[in-house]
Amino acid sequence: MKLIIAIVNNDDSAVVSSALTGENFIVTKLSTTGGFLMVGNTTFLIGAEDGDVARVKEIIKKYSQTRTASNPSTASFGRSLSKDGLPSEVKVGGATVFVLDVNSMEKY
Ligand code: 2BA
Repeated sequence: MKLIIAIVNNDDSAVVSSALTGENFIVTKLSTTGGFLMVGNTTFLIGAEDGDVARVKEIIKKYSQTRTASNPSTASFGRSLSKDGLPSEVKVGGATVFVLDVNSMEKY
């Protein structure tokens, strides 16, 4: 079994969620914030059988769009304490996906 952690743009999260649950995958959605732009995004936790991982990734990829974000927030100043050196535009997404091995999963 794998745990898929997928960070998705908030604007895509509803459709990603519907597509996954529509194929009977069980998902947990967390409200998260990107550390660079300091803008809300959605992190999905999906426990899936090894053989389902490719399908889950396919669905996430299909519904996660790439966007351009301009003017990184002043919260990004933590990197250098000034806007100097920060890109004026960054490409965000589609999705960032991690796949982790699961030692065990139990439900009580
Ligand atoms: P943020 O951290 O807000 O990053 C938004 C976008 O800004 C990133 O898009 C990337 O294009 C750019 N960016 C991030 N850190 C940067 C830096 N130090 N210098 C210059 N540009 C930077 P994505 O790579 O598509 O990431 C979208 C969101 O996914 C991120 O939001 C973060 O919440 C998450 N993420 C991406 N890679 C991650 C990783 N390796 N570990 C944990 N979270 C990650």
